[in-house]
Amino acid sequence: MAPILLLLFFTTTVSASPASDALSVDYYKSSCPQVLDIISDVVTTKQITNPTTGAGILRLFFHDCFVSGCDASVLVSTNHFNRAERDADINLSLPGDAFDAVVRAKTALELHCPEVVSCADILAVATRDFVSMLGGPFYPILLGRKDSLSSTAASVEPNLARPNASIDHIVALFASKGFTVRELVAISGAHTVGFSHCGEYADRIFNFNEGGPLAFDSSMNPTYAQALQKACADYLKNPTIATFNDIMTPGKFDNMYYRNLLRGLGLLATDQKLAADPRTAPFVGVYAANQTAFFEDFAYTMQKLSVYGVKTGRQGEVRRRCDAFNNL
Ligand code: HEM
Ligand SMILES: *[C@@H]1O[C@H](CO)[C@@H](O)[C@H](O)[C@H]1NC(C)=O
Ligand SMILES: *[C@@H]1O[C@H](CO)[C@@H](O)[C@H](O)[C@H]1NC(C)=O
Ligand SMILES: CC(=O)N[C@H]1CO[C@H](CO)[C@@H](O)[C@@H]1O
Repeated sequence: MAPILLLLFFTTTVSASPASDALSVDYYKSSCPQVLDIISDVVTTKQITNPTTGAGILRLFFHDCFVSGCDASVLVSTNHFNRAERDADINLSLPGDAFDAVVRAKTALELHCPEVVSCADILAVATRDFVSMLGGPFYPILLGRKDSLSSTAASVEPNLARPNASIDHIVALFASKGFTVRELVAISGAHTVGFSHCGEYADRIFNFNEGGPLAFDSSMNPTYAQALQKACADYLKNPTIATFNDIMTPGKFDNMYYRNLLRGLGLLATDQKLAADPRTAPFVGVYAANQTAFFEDFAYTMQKLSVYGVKTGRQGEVRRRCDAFNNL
């Protein structure tokens, strides 16, 4: 299927503060005209040499944006003075390759146009490139984000959900950031790629509801649950064991995530609940039946996410290194 261009959604600029600081697709037109090609080259090479990168960066972008806006705050390293976002518990498994992809793009950009392109913009563009490379929709990215001047681990937990959260909680979390139920279901389709560690869903496949060691969540397809029990048998000894989020087409960005949910093949408890809750289930049905509808809504919602809480003008800086503030 050809990539879908959704230029109609953000044809005008979004002004987050003074007009002169507005984001635009042409933001680097004169200061760094090659920016998109340079990021795309790095992303393509990285994904080919390490195929798990794409899903990792998609998750990294979500975590960046939901915690204090899309401002590269997730990329900052902890130092003696500050425990940064990426060292919050929930970040434990954010993959090193995803960070590495951004660092490589930044290094390439610093050679061509030093101190011009923000890390937040790199992360937004790299995410878009990965999604379309994996077979998902292509959508334009507004540019001109500034990088954050702070990053704290304590700000992470309240802004992200765990797989044991209720749909009530997740709907409220997304609503608090201006996202509708439909957008929540559409963007959750990101779980059509990538992995989850056994520990994230172990309570669904072992001793579910105290029903005995091999009792599993009855909303799961039994064959699937038993296969996961085998794969995860040693997960306490080896917490690095992980399985595909989308067991059917793990490396492809498609609507299989929703089709899986209709057959009890959702991996995380929160995934499977989307197909059961009366608020979310209708959208799961639409996307399972119609990949075009999913791609349109996913692209729209990713564009909305990519401008969430962005910093412009003097609210931020263009970092020289993505993992450190300039004044350190
Ligand atoms: C709303 C509730 C959500 C919950 C509870 C949730 C939870 C999780 C968990 C527990 C993992 C497994 C992490 C690991 O074990 O390494 C995961 C993986 C992932 N999540 Fe989510 N997630 C949510 C929403 C999203 C959204 C909105 C996106 C993107 C827009 C996203 C993108 C991903 C991706 C791509 C992976 C795979 C990462 C990889 O393979 O490295 N998630 N998610
Ligand atoms: C969900 O899991 C986390 C740890 O992963 C735990 O701290 C929290 O209490 C759990 N929440 C619920 C509602 O069970
Ligand atoms: C699928 O969704 C697209 C986009 O919303 C719509 O134009 C199309 O008519 C839908 N196809 C079917 C078969 O419902
Ligand atoms: C990718 C990454 O930076 N992960 C970090 C998440 O937090 C843990 C615990 O503090 C660190 O050890 C990881 O390096």
